[in-house]
Amino acid sequence: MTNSEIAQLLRNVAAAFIIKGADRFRIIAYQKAADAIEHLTSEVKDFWDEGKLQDIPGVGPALAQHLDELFRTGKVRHFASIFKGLSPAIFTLLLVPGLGPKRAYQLTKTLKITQAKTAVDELEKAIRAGKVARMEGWGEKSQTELLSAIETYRRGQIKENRMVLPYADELAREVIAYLKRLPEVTRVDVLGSLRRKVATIGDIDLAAATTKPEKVVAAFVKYPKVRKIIDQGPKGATVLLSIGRQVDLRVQTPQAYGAMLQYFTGSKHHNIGLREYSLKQGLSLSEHGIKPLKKVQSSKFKVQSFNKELGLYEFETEEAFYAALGLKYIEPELREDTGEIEAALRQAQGKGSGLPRLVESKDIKGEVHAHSSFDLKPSHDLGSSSLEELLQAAADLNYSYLGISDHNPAVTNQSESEIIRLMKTRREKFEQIYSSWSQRVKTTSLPAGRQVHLFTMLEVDIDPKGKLALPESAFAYVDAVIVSVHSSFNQPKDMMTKRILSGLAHPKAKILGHPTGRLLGSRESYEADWQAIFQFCVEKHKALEINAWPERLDLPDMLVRQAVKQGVKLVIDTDSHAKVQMQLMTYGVDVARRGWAEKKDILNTMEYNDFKRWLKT
Ligand code: DGT
Ligand code: CA
Ligand code: CA
Ligand code: ZN
Repeated sequence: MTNSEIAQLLRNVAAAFIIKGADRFRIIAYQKAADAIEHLTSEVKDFWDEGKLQDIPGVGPALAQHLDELFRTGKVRHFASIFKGLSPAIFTLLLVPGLGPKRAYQLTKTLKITQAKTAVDELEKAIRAGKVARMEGWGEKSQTELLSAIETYRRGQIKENRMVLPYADELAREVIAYLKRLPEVTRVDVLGSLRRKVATIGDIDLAAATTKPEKVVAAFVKYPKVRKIIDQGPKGATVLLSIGRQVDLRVQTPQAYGAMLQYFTGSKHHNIGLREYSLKQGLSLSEHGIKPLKKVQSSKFKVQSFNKELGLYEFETEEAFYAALGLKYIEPELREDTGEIEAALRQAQGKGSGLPRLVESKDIKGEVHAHSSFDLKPSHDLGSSSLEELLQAAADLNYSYLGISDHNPAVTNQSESEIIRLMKTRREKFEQIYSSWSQRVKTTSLPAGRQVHLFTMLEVDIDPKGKLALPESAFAYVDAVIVSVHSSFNQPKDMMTKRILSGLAHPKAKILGHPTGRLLGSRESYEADWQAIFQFCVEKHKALEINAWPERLDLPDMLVRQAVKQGVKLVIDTDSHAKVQMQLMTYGVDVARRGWAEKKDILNTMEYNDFKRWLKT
């Protein structure tokens, strides 16, 4: 079962509780757990495999037990009893925006809608026959609203189909450029999951600072690519772009901009955690600022920033906002309520371990997973850029080293001696090209003393039995190899673990490439015992890759966090198949940051000599 299916199930449980009139506490508990699971970036099943379900925010002992039953038997008896007597059509209707459990229940009951599959169609038919308007508690107006909500639902459940980061970045960039051209706007920022650099993005959230909020909102909804205005108010608007994606804009005055940035950056869980922490100090938080519930005496609250009308302190920056709460500034990537608030407090008070000093893009000194166009008769796709072009791209990125990790030659239709000959030719060819390229750029474009060093590497398949797809004597022609799983993703967990460890055991195997095999939106991670792999990597000085390719982004952030905690070293690579793709490195750095990784955890932040020593021993 996928995370979103599990989240949906828990949401349905909460809805059933609402219909049956259970206490508020239980309802909220299920909703919270559903939210948490929906936003997890690792599989719930992996938590279950490791007996760590309760590490998921919002999952307590009782729910952990239900989820355990779900994974063992495929159903949960307790849930079945809660759903008893409720038509499955209710849960389909709940997917219509704005339709709550009680009304969905009433609609299915009164209109005799029983089939989950056709529930929305039947509801629409009833509306068109005017039946809903005549129902108790409804009228013409609410019936029309419901019809328009059904249209929104049909437009393809916008948020279900999440965007990869570069796509969302590109959409956001255009809207931001548009907003920045407005004379009333002094500043524009991204908020929400896009600012936190979550691997996939539901909708785009933006902020604008202005003293003329209504003017800016009015201009925003006239952005040429808006298909429909979903919501518009004095402080913001939500629009649907013609491409089918949603953008939320919030506007705020410059003097209160910090609190708004903080609030709508989220995550929801971080905000809830922060609100609970603040309430204990008698402070109430909102997107407008901090309201003291009793007298405050801290010098962090400046009299001149008190807004008498609203009865709260305003903050220009997020730094000032966090500081007023007695916390060190928390980077957006860490705001998931997984210990960052506690760490920020410890750091502010100078007690115990604080927040990590997150790795940055400028720390990256090179990369070692780029595919060239050299025809090795490979098992998978060739790159489209030549070695020279890739070297130039590395020079442009200010790297000191580049590793070319082409796919290994196909083993099914070529003899060992052919493969060895191919590998030897490639090495010789690379040496020639490199030597003439580096001579040339040294005298023309690179500043004195700067060089791009080359590693001749390979990305080698680990076959289903754990054997590397390269004849032993061909290893002589590479400096090191990345080993990867490219087939038989469905092996049982212990077999997959053994397979990976066996592949990594080769002396020249230094890095496990795209370690979970996932493809966002199309393929789930394979199952593996990460604890065993982490331990192996630490003992044998192997590294795990953070693959910056936007559909991969694995190791995923939560596993990065565990790996880093255990001292596993990581390498961030783009897996480029064309020179321009080498610029995607930043998405891998984002994952590392979300996993609390520091510079010391990422091997390709090392200078050439140190990196070479690690790679070659
Ligand atoms: P997404 O769009 O699914 O990728 O995820 P987010 O995190 O961008 O979520 P979104 O767009 O629904 O809301 C943006 C931020 O606004 C969210 O991270 C936290 C804040 N926010 C939204 N609704 C609520 C709420 O009901 N309570 C609190 N405390 N914060 C909220
Ligand atoms: Ca969002
Ligand atoms: Ca939003
Ligand atoms: Zn690969």
